[in-house]
Amino acid sequence: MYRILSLTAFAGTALARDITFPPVSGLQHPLGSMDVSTSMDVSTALYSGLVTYANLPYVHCLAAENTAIEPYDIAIVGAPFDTGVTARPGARFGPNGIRQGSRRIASQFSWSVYTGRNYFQEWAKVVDCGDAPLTFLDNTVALKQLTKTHEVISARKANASEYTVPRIITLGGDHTTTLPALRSTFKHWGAVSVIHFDSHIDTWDPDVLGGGLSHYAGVNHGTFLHIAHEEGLILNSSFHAGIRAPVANRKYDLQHDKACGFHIVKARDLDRMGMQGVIDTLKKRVAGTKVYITVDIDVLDPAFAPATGTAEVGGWTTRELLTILDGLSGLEVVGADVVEVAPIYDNPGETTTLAAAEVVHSLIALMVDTPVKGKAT
Ligand SMILES: [Mn+2]
Repeated sequence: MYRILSLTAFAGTALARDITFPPVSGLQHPLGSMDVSTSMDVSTALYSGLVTYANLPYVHCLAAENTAIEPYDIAIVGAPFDTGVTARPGARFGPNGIRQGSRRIASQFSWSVYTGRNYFQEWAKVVDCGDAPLTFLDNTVALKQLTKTHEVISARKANASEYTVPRIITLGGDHTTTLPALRSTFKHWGAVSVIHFDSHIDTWDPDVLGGGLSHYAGVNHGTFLHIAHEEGLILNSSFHAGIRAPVANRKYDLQHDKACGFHIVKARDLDRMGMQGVIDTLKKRVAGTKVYITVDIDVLDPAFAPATGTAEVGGWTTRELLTILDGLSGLEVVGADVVEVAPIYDNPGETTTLAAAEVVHSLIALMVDTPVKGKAT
């Protein structure tokens, strides 16, 4: 008896129910509700239009000097370059891979549950400038093109009136692409402390990594910090974090690394120091200096970032890296990058590009958190 009653009740409910068809795909704002019978706003929607980092506006930052463009404070620029690698190539497709991994990030939906802040909606205007035009046939020319790109983008008038030099976050590209960025930050801010997240030291003497074949061969993704030191672009208060890859000889590489101005937090030091310990060590070392943060995505364990050229096991997790990066707030970060993302080796879940996109988000947060004035000229 009970069963018959309940069936009858169910049938009654079903008959009375209105059937509402889902809205036609593309007409509804994916993050909110909209009455499509009265309005049809197609002006903003995620996953539509051309892909920019975090759905930010695209600005033609490289337009001719006398062309008026929208002012900005923080510029994202891609550096599609991977002919300075010693292992797997593919990072030339990193910029668009990172953009693809960032599609779910958007200024209207970015309130941090950790800080309560939305860094896209504070004082800084953040834009995506697209990619630098780099030749893939001549590394020397390509690196000059990238230097010029940084100079043009950072020479624009900023949107904010007090902080007049726009800062740049580069989407690599192999790690060689950090060298032109450092050459450009030097012009605005002088020598910087580099906080270098990587599994490799990247200060190799070009005669060691490059084999002394030619001057050209010595400029690569494992020697750029040696060259930056040689050119006087970096201070001896620099730091590597997450190091675990072997070096080429018993003593010379690490002694040389020190001579280039670096101290090291090794990957397993995190087990002993804890994340706050690592944060405190890094902050103490670079205190009072301008800082450039470069994140080689291979600082992460290949479980978290398989899509990279020279993967090394035994690395940090994505959460650990993000906690350490966010812990650096308060530093005067004048430039930053995420490099060595080679999307071809990623998995269908886009593990690496999702991680890289969130690292960029943390770098933006650091820049917004601490505005930096250009050096007096
Ligand atoms: Mn590297």
